[in-house]
Amino acid sequence: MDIIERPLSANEGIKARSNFLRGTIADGLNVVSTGSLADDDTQLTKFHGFYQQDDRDLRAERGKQRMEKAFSFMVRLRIPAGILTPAQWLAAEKVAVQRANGTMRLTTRQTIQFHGIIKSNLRPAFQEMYREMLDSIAACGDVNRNVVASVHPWAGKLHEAVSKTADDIATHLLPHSRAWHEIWIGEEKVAGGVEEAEPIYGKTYLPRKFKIAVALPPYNDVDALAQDLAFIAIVEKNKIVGYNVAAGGGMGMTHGEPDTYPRPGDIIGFCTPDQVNDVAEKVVTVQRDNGDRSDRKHARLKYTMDRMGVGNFVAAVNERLNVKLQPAREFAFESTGDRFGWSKSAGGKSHFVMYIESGRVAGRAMEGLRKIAELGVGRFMITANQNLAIADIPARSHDAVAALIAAYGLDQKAGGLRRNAIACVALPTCGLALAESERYLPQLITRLEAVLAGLGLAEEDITIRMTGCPNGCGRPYMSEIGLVGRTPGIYNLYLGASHTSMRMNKLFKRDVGEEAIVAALTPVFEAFAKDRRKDERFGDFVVRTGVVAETKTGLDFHENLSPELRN
Ligand code: SRM
Ligand code: SF4
Repeated sequence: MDIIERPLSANEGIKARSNFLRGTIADGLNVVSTGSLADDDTQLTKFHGFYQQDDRDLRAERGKQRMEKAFSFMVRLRIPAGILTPAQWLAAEKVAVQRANGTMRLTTRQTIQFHGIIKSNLRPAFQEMYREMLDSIAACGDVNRNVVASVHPWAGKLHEAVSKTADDIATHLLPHSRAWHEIWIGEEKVAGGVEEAEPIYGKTYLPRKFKIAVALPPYNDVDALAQDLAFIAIVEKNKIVGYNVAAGGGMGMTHGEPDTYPRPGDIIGFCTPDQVNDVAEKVVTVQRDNGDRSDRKHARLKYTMDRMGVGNFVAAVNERLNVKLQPAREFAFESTGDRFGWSKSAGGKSHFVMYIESGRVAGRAMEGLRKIAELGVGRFMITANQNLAIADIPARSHDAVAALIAAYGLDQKAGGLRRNAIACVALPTCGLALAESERYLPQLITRLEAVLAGLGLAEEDITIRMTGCPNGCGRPYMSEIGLVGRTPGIYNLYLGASHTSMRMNKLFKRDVGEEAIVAALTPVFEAFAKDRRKDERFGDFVVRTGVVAETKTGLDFHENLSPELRN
């Protein structure tokens, strides 16, 4: 049956009936007999930037005691390009301490997540942050999410330009509904009802989430090809002359369902800087009108593009554009990692990029960052690798910031594997987690570091990413080593993505626990130490030597597996 004839998914009805994302959320806040919200509203709150969750560590015990689950909410901010003023950092930190679980979680999309906010704390938390111009509108939901951008403050004007591009796209694609302001900030309702136009999205918004990145080569710290849409800056004579456009990337899949797959975006053309918003809008509207609204598992742009054919998709975008896309230009990425430590830009401002394990800011590090923010200088920049930069520090404040960084141990060094690691949140908060990730990856890395150190590879930059389920929140399929949760303690092991994140990896071992992971990787590391070519990266080595076959497109992600993995 054609997707047009199939019944719409339940979420489409919820959106259509929601009165532009209001539902009965406001009423639910007043119900004190439960810590939860109505089922349909929990779908709508995503558009407001938060998810209902429960502490999975406590589920069994509370079940035994016949108690309601330990409901609380995860709030995700909207922070285009990951940039915050010191005052905004302080406002967010205060919410983390006073209204959430005392930690801040820097995410793979350059935002902050708070966990453990109970229902009665939601409104105060939003209001406190809004005073510093922070909001969570469209941080989740079937809309354009937080727009990410490369964090290269040392690149001065070029970095400013990509950050501004990200901010402009975010503003252009922001929903028009005033629901968020009404419910959380108390903005007065428009007299005579709320028939608001959503000129880009329409009443039922997009078929599924949508993600955009702006990358500044040579660093691919935003994983451009993992995004629904990416703009890759083309620089000539120290000026951005335009952007290559990539479309159709996405990570999520479901174990055992090969018609779901991660997919790298296709480079579909080039546009000038003044065309960016138009390109973003028209790609979004082609997806709005052609995406699968009957099956949320096949609703992302990547499936729309494979169903339409890439050529037809590009033609449909060009038909809507004011000026058609030009042929893509040459560009090259060197790595996906962050450039840690101090750097300076023209004009004397300094910048420090610090490593934050799995993006979790807590304890002494949190205190040190508060002291830095209290100096009121520079800007805080969250990277898409879950790390943090204190940027644009004026020369007069450099020593004060440097002293705090040293005093609070914010300059901790990590080896080549650890500094290139990403772990998604997973347990205990994520309702979809099948296995640990954030709480476990550091321990596994310690085991692997010992092997690498014995081979003289302790400082080798190798990307490793773990997720607690196949949804791919840590972009594990773009990693030289990828680990994806199956059941507690058991993962699928993927190898062979490129260090630049231009190629995906391939399944190497199925259902392996810690001992089997270390045992499987040790001989591959040994061969790499012995037989690698000059400057060859680990991901390229395993493909060249046939440890795994090369993955060329999303459609061949599940193909060409080694014989014992075929079933
Ligand atoms: Fe994600 C769902 C956490 C980036 C693909 N993601 C979730 C939820 C909300 C679970 C849920 O639906 O109940 C997770 C909340 C866990 C928790 O307790 O905090 C969650 N995703 C995260 C974060 C926090 C991971 C992290 O450790 O940093 C990232 C927050 C991003 C942000 O700030 O906006 C995060 N998620 C991603 C990415 C990476 C990216 O965007 O660059 C992906 C893969 C790229 C993509 O979208 O294809 C990603 N998340 C998913 C999916 C699979 C979507 C799909 O197309 O299949 C889900 C599940 C879903 O949507 O049904 C999901
Ligand atoms: Fe949760 Fe899975 Fe995303 Fe990890 S990858 S945060 S387990 S949805």
